Amino acid sequence: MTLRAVIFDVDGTLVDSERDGHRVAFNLAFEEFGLPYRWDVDTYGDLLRTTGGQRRIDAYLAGEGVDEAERARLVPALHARKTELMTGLIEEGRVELRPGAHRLLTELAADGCRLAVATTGSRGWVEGLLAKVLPDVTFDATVTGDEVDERKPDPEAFTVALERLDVPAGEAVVVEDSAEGVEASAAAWLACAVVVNGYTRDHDLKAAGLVLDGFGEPDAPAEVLADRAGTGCTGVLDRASLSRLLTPGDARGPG
Ligand code: XBP
Ligand code: MG
Repeated sequence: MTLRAVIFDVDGTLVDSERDGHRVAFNLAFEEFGLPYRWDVDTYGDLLRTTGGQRRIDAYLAGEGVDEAERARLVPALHARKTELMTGLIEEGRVELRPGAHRLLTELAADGCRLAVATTGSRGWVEGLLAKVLPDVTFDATVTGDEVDERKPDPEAFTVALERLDVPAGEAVVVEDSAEGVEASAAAWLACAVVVNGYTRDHDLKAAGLVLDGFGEPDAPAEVLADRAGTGCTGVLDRASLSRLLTPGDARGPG
């Protein structure tokens, strides 16, 4: 099967955006609203298991005993301000591309592979981010949380991306960073490679064919944490390793 499209997650995958981006923006919004909540680095790792910023704030406030009527008033306003603050952090260059992401994207585009992003994050910051950190990369489809009813681990973002790419699931792969993303890709019948980060290294990623701790560069390969699909990847995530996820061979490597 030929690899015709690759669908990338954004937060934690293409960019290191959670700890020093979204978390900071959520805390600034709480402060501006005169609220006492502050999410430290470890707490935020647990909160990330609820995908979607609005859902994350809502679940947290419910846990703090804020009643439903107050949450219905506060959550959309807090999240709208958080989105503005995140956009400011992006413009300041506080959100960086992960090493090797640009290499892989340009290699895929040069080979005629179609590219998409599928994120549960909001369009309000996603488009600005992609223009800022990947100005020379064209995505054939950009699916954000604003265009789907359900957030990951629901597969909707990926199924919408496939529709827009006009590519069947069997000819596309996903690159993700988290268990929620892997579950969503599996539910969409898509093969998945994972590039973990500090927040997701311990996630259950057994449904992923290939797991690395980064995209890797030829002079600085990533660690291969699991190669269940037998891609033979040696630490540089490239078109060849992604293609082999479509035709799994003998399992090789650790995990
Ligand atoms: C990302 C999310 C998003 C971001 C915050 O998950 O869950 O909610 O954390 O962005 P994934 P918003 O990487 O699995 O798509 O506040 O815009 O939702
Ligand atoms: Mg992610």
